[in-house]
Amino acid sequence: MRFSTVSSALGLASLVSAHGVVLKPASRKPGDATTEACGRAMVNFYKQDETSYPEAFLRSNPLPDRNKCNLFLCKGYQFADNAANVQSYKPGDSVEYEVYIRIPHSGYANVSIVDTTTNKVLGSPLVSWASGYAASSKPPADQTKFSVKIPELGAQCATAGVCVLQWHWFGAGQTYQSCTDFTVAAPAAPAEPAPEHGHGHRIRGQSRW
Ligand SMILES: [Cu+2]
Repeated sequence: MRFSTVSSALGLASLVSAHGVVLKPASRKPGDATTEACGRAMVNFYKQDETSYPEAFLRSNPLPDRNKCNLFLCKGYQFADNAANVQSYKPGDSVEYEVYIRIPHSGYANVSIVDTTTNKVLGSPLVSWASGYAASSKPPADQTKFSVKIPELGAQCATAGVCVLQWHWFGAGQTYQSCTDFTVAAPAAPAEPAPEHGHGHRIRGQSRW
């Protein structure tokens, strides 16, 4: 089965051991940088089945160097392999999700903005299911087709590679994650206040002129 076919219905049908994965928006894929950071065995593992999960990998493989590869952040997939696939959003933008659940594992799920440099969620999850997510092979439609709204982020996500939208599903002891790299441009600096004629004292302390 070819990794690149995962987004086609035909490709999905061939993924016999698949569990769940985000089809939209485009999410991180592993490449040379991920191989370098996480090892070839890890990349081959996910190329066999993109919808698999780190706990399965760790049953028969050692934990990669945590400083280079965190299997529990974007599966360990590295930004450097995905630098050409960074979405550009604005606050208020709606991002459409399509999630494929192959095998149900009732659990919780959310889509959050994660700062990958700290592995911290910024703000509140954009959408979350506290329990009962993907509890059946035909989950409620709003668990697999939904949209999230990009919040005000200031300058936090202005640099590509820092922020991702991460779909995170944890069920039956299995962690499923898909990450979408994005930027939101920093707001323009506030304009200089217009000078007020006849109130020279307002500029005291700013200029001696
Ligand atoms: Cu599964």
